[in-house]
Parts: sequence; structure tokens; C-alpha cells
Amino acid sequence: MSNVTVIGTQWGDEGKGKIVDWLASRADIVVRFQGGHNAGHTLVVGDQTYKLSLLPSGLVRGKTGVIGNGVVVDPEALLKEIDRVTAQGLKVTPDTLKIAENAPLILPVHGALDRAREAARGERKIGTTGRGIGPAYEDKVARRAIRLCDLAEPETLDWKLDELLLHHNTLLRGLGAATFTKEELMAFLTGIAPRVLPFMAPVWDLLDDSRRAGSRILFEGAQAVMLDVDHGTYPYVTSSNTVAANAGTGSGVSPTSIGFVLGIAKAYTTRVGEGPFPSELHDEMGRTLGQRGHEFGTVTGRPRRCGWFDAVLVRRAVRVGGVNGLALTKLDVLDGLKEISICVGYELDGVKTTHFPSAPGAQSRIRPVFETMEGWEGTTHGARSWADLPAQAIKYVRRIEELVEAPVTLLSTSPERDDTILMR
Ligand code: 2SA
Ligand code: MG
Repeated sequence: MSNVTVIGTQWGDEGKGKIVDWLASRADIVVRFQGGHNAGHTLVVGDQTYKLSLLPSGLVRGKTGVIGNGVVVDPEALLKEIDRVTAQGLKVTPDTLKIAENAPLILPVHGALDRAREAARGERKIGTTGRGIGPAYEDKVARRAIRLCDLAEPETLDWKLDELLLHHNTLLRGLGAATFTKEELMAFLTGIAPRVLPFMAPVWDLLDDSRRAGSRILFEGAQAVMLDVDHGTYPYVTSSNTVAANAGTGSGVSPTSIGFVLGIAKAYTTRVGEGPFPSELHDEMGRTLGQRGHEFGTVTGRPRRCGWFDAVLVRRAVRVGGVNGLALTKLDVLDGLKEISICVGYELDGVKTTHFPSAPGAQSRIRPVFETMEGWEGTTHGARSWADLPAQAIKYVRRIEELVEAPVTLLSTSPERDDTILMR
């Protein structure tokens, strides 16, 4: 295996964690390049279940974990997560975890602003994870972010905090929320600095050296293409680019180094948070999928909305995401269903289309056009070879490949790492 970039092709929670874990055994370095502790990756290793938010999944397999500059790092959440996995027996040291010097930090002001804004939006809320992700990215682009390297320079923190608070306290006051003082943020930052700074590294340099030396790098995407700030269901998106192209920008490697792009797709669709979801099921079937698939947010515990596989959206994710092959997950959730539908197009104001519109009004008005297939008897759960699959399940997989115009290269048949079928 050379380098691989893993991205979600729907609205997240496609099972990226398990696939990354499967691939991590064949990689030397695992890199996070966007998002923050809004991500939730569940890894099952023997009798241990690891729930990772910010740490690269490869750490669980003893690989070097890298947090790139494209990630927004909440230092407090980072330390808590390190403590949690350390208690589970994992070793996280400055040798195994490297965080980019130029990674922007999430501070307590960001979470406060995120939550105050969501409350103020009421009905129109985005349904964010409330972790301060959006406000932290705003600060990065507005050039007032405090970055990891700033923790080593109290004099820099001093003037940067003035600038940051001028902006944030104005906003917080306007929203009727509590404001912050420079002293409390300074105390917070200088308090955590000694524990966080040892992980700091020139990540771009390390990755380029490793690449030249023949190391295999795995780029681990968080969230998914439909949550991409440019290509997703804006404004109901996260605040980073989730497409594979950002693996380069978000870690400081060249776009030619990101390797094979593996898109992860669930055999049906889920979404957590607000926003359009054309193939959503509001009936018993939707609840059945949610129960069978244990569809609750890893980070927030929110129940996920469920619906049929939307081939139009995944095809789009394949095209803008640069997906070379798909990993299809959770096929077993569909086991035993009499009929299975796939969304193959939309109807917008009575007109058929296979184009997902960009404007929010049109996005909320589109209706799904379904194609229905016979289900299968028997189970795909835990299958480890193509021959173990019911014929009708193979038909379903083949139909998905046809509709999304990408080959299914991996099939995941349970949360267990070894229950994975390599198709080609
Ligand atoms: P944010 O907090 O600003 O990134 O939220 C903006 C939108 O992005 C969605 N989002 C997610 N969707 C699915 N999974 C995510 N991670 C966690 C998980 C979520 C959880 O793996 O389960 O535990 O609730 C994730 N992170 C962000 C979010 O729902 C908003 O729609
Ligand atoms: Mg998740």
C-alpha cells in the first residue's frame, strides 16, 4: 500500500474509524488534517472500545499519530482524551503523537460563542456539536487565531489575547452571554502549555522526510463531503474542507502525496444535526435503521436521522472528493428487510433532476425518487468473503457501484476489524 486518504462521502459516521483502523495496520503514520474534537471515531479492538475525537486512530495500533495544521485543537479536550486512552492502556508520548506548530487552538471563548449563537438561532440552528469548531476556524481565517506555537511565547499570547477578546467579548455581550478576561485565558493557556508543547512538531517537514524515506501515510478525514464548507449542504455544514484535497493543505504535504482516495459510504444514510436530507425516512423503517445501526452521535449522543442510500449525493461526493474506490459499511443493518430502496434522483417543483441544488430553499423542497430492490434473507454480518454474501446483497452492492460510478473496494460487515472483505 502506498499513501491512502480516507474521507466520508455522506454526512459523517459512515464507519471511517473502523476502516482507518483496518488500513492503519498497513501504514506507518496516520494524519488528521481537518476538523477537531467534533469528530467521533469508534474503534473496537479486542474487548476494548476506543472513542476517539481528536487523536488520530492509528495511535491505537502503535503508529505515529499526526495532527496537522488544518485541525483546530482544543488543548483541554486533547489532554482529557490522552488521559482517557492512557487509562485504557494506550501509550501517547511526544514520540508517538506530533501536533503541527501552526495548528490553531480552540479556546473556551469559541465553545461559548458556538453555543450562544446556536441558542440565538433557535429554529434555524445548524445543530453544531457545540465544541467551538466554527468560531475557531473563523479566527484562523480572520488572522487572530492563537496557534500552538504561541503557547511557547507569553509575550505573543499577551497581545494576541487582547485582539481576540476585543472581537469575542463584543460578540458574546451582543448575545447576552458571559464574557472572558485576559487573565483567565492567560492562566488557562500557561497552565496547559507545559503538557501540550512537548507534542509540537514541524509536521510538514516530518511528513515530507517520512514520505521520501518510503513511509506509508494514511490521511484520516473527519466528517464528510456533504458537510464540507464549500461542497456540502451549506450552511448546514462544518467549517472545514472535508474533501480529499484538504489532506494536502491541512497537513502541509503536496497534493500529489495523498495517494489513493478511499470514500467511506454507509449502505444507507444518516445525518446528525439540522439541514436537508432528501432520502430521510420519518416512519417505522427510519426508526428500525436507527435501532439496528445503533445510530447515536459518538461525541454528543444525539440520535441520528436515518434514510435510504442516496446515490445522487454519493456520486457527487465521489466526483468532488476525488474518490478512487468506496468502502461500503453496515450492509448487515439491511439484512432481512423485504425491500430496500435507493434514492436515484430528485423532483424539484415537479421537475425530475439528478442535480442536488445549492440554494437552501431548493434543497429543502426537493423530493427523492426511489428505486426499490428486493432484500435478502440470511445475514451478511461478519462475512469475510464475497462467497459468504447472499446473491441479492451482491446485487445491491453492484447497483450502488453502477449508480455512484465508483468501485466498491472494501466491504465492512461488522464493527470488528477483521470482518472486512477486500473486493479487488
Ligand atoms: P460543527 O460542530 O460546527 O462541526 O457542526 C456543524 C455540522 O457538522 C456536523 N458534524 C458531524 N456530523 C456527524 N458526525 C460528527 N461527529 C460526531 C460523531 C457527532 C456527534 O461522529 O458522531 O457525536 O454528534 C460531526 N461533527 C460535526 C454537525 O452535526 C453539524 O451538522
Ligand atoms: Mg463519527
